[in-house]
Amino acid sequence: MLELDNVRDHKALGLTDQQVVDMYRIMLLARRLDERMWALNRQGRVPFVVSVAGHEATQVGAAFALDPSTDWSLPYYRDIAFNLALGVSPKDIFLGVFSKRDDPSSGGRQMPNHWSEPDLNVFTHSSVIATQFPHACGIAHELTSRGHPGVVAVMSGEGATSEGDWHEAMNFAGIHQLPVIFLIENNLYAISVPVAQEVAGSVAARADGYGIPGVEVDGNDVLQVYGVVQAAVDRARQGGGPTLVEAKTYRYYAHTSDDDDKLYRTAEEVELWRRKDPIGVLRQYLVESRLLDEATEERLDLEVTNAIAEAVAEAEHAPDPTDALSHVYAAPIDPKTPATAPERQPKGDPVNLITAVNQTLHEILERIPEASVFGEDVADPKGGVFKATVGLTERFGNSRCFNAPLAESLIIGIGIGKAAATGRPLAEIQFADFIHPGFDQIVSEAARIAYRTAGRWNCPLVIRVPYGGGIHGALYHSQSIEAFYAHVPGLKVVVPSTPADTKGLLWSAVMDPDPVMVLEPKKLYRLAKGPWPEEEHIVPIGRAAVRRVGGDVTIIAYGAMAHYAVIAAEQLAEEGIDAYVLDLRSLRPLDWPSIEAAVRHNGKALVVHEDNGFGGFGAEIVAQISEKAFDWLDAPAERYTSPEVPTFPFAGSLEAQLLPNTAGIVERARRLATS
Ligand SMILES: Cc1ncc(C[n+]2csc(CCOP(=O)(O)OP(=O)(O)O)c2C)c(N)n1
Repeated sequence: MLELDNVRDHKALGLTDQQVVDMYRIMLLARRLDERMWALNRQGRVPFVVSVAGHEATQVGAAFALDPSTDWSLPYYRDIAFNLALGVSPKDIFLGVFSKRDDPSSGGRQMPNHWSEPDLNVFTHSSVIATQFPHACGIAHELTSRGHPGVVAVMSGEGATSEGDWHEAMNFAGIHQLPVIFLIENNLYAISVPVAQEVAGSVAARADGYGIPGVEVDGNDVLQVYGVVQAAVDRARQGGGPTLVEAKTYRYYAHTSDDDDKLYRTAEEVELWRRKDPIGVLRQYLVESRLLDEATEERLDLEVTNAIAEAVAEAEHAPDPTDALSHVYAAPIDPKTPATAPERQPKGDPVNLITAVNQTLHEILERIPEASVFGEDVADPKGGVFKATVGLTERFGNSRCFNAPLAESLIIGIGIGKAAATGRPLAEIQFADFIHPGFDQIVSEAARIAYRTAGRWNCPLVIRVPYGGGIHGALYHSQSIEAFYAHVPGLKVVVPSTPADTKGLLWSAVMDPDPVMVLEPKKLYRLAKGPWPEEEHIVPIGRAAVRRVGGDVTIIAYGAMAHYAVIAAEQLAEEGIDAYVLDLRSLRPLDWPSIEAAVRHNGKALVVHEDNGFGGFGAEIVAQISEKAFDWLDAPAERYTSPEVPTFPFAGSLEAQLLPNTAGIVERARRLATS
C-alpha cells in the first residue's frame, strides 16, 4: 500500500492556488451539468442519462494527475467530471446526450457518456462492463515497447472488478509491470447490488494477488485522490509499474435515468453521504484557505450556469445524424469483378502451410517495426503449439513476440489496445475451440470500433486462428467457427488453403485497417504444399480463387474442403465429369461476383464445408445463390456439411463418419452433375 501523506495541503501536493480553484469550478460544472441532464430527461427531451453526482472529486483529482498530451485514459460512463477536467467541453457532452451528428464520441451512435477523444488520447469504450481493462494494458504494452513515457489510466465502478477481463488485465499488468493506473470508483452499488454481495474482501486488497500496490482513498476528497493518483502516475512513469486505486465514494442519484434507487437504498443513507459531498468538502477547504470569497463563488456559479445554458441551447438545436450505414469498416471492400480463370501460380520454393505462416510472420515483423505477435506459447523456445511462430522471439525480441497468459479475452483485448496505440498486432488464438472467451472482445469491441466512433478510431488487429477437424482433435480441438464470426459486420474473415495464399492473405490482413480473422485450416498445416513466393505477394481480401474451370458442376469451398474439392475434381475428370472449383478464401467480404460467375458457368452448385449445416456459412451462400442467381440454376444449389452433432469425436472411426471428405464430394458432385 502507498503512504498517504501531505494530502491536506494543495501546495505540498504541487498544486497552485489557481489549479485548486479550477478543480472546484470543474466539479461544480459537472454537478450542474448532471442536474441539467436529469431535468432534460424528466422533461422528456432526452431519452437516457447516466449520472456523475457524488463522484466529482475522484474524477477531477485523477484527471489533474494526468497529462493528456502523453498519457492515455479509458474512462467509463460515469466519468463526466473526468472528461471535463481533461478538456472536453460541456457542449460536446450535451451533443452526446442529445445524440447529435456532431457528438464527438460517436456521432449519435452510442448512448451518452461513451467517451472517445482521439486528440486527448481517450480511447473509445462500449457498454460492456470491464472490456476496457485489457485495452488499457495493450496500449500500455505498446507505449512501453516503444520507449514512450505515457501512462494509462483506466476506470470503472467496483462492480466491474468481478468481471474476468478486470482480473486478466490486472494479471497482465502485474506480469509486465505496465504503467497502468486502475482507478475503481467504489460507490457501494452495482445498479442495485450492494458491494457486500459483489466483492469478497476489498477491491484494493485484490491488488496483492497480482503483485500490484493497492491503495484506498477517500474519493470525496479531491486533494487526497490527486495526491494518490499523482504518486501512482509518477511511479508508473519511472518504470515502477501499475497501481490499483480504490476511491470510496457514493452516487447521489439512481444508477441511470431508468433506475429506481428507492428500491434498494434508504433516503437516510443518501442523506448521510450528502453530508460528505465532495464539492462541499473542497469548498470548505478553499474558504479556510482564503481562496474562495463570496464574490469569487458568485462569479464561478454564474460562469458555470451560463456555460451549461449555452451548451444545452447549442446542442439541442444541432443537426441530427442521418447516416446509419457508414463506417462499418474503415476500408469497406465490395468486390465488383469476378474471377473466372485460375490465377498464375506464383514462383517460389515449395513449403507446407505452417512453414508459410512462419516465414510470412518473419517477413512481417522484419518489414513492419510496429508489428508484434502474441498468444499462448508463441514465444521461443516453443514457438507455438503448431510451430507457427518459431524463431520470432529470438530474432525480434520479447516485446515483438511474447507469451500471453492463458486468457483469450485478454489476448484479443490487448490486441485492440495495441492497435489503438498505432501498433500492428497479430494475436494468435491457440485453437479455434478456445476462442469463445474472446467473443465479446472480438464482436462487441474490435468489430464495432469504427462504427461506434463514426470512423474516429479503427482497429487494425489480425487474429490468427487454427481451426477445423481431421487431426484426431476431438470435440475441443476440431471446431469450425466461421459461422459465428462471418456473421459480424465490422469483421473481415479469411481462410487460406495454400501456402502462397497464406502469405498473400496474412499480408493483406496486417495492412488492413480493420480487424481481420485469419482462419488457418490446421489439417492443411502439413498436408498442403506449394510455392511460397519470395517476392511481395498480396492476395486481396474479398477475392476468391478459381482452382479449376469445368462445365458440368461447380464446387464452392474454403479451407481444407477447398483442398479436397480440387482432388475430387481431378477424380471426377477421370470419369469425364468436368468440375469448376471455387475456393472462396474470403468469407467476409464475400466475393459474390466470382460465385455468380461460377454458378452461371454450369448452373449447378455444391457448397462444401466441414462445419455442420444448420445456420452454417453454406446456408448464406445457398441463400444468395437462390436470391440472386436463381435464373442460372439447372438444379437446386446443395450443401455438403458435417451432420448435426457437436463437432467430431476422438475415435478415428467416428470422426471419419462425420467429416466431409473427397469421396463424399465426388459422390455428391457426380449426382448433381448428372441430374
Ligand atoms: C458485461 C455486462 N454485464 C451487465 C451489464 C449491465 N450493467 C450496466 S452498468 C452495471 C453495473 C455496474 O456497476 P459498477 O461497475 O459498480 O459501476 P457503477 O455503475 O456503480 O458506477 C450493470 C450490471 C453490462 N453493461 N455489461
